[in-house]
Amino acid sequence: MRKYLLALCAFLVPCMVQAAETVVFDDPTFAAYVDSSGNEASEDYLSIQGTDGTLPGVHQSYVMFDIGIIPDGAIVESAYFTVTVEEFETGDFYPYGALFHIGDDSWDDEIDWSTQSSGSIGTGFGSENMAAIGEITWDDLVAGGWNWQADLADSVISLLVSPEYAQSNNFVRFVDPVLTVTYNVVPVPGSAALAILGLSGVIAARRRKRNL
Ligand SMILES: [Ca+2]
Ligand SMILES: [Ca+2]
Repeated sequence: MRKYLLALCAFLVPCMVQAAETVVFDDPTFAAYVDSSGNEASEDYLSIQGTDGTLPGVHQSYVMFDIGIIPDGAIVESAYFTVTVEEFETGDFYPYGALFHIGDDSWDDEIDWSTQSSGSIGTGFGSENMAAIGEITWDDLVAGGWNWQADLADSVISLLVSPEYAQSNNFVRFVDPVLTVTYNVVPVPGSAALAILGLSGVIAARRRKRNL
């Protein structure tokens, strides 16, 4: 019997580790763009723009998601950030949007150019050409070095989309930021095995009783 239980244990434990969950975060806590001309942050849409754009100032956009639904002990396998481009201009340069992690989550929709968290710009996740109407998705944030352990601990992720070529005429208007996270829930170490071994102990005790 014990041999079968150990076989069951060997089968069950990897299954539990590999039970991947995917959560789509499509309701950001805050999403706004700031511009360098001193206007208040706008939540009407998101935007990037270089200095030669047709609207005032340089534009860059901040997005915050509450990811507290993901258990702190989870192992994050992948994370993709997607937005939907509604309008773009191209000049000497294509409008590339560079995606960055922001370490400071203390901002809110009052953020503006002077109060933005530029000092806490962290990991860069690469750039995407945003000169296309429709969905744009950046490369996997986990593969890009996202320190997801820190964001699971504080339950908040803040992201910045910034124009890669600040000198270009590269206004982009985009909406609907979405973060899609796939993670595995790891069982508490040893608890599953202990539970199964405990069960085997009960069975062994019953067998011993019956043998008396
Ligand atoms: Ca965080
Ligand atoms: Ca958490």
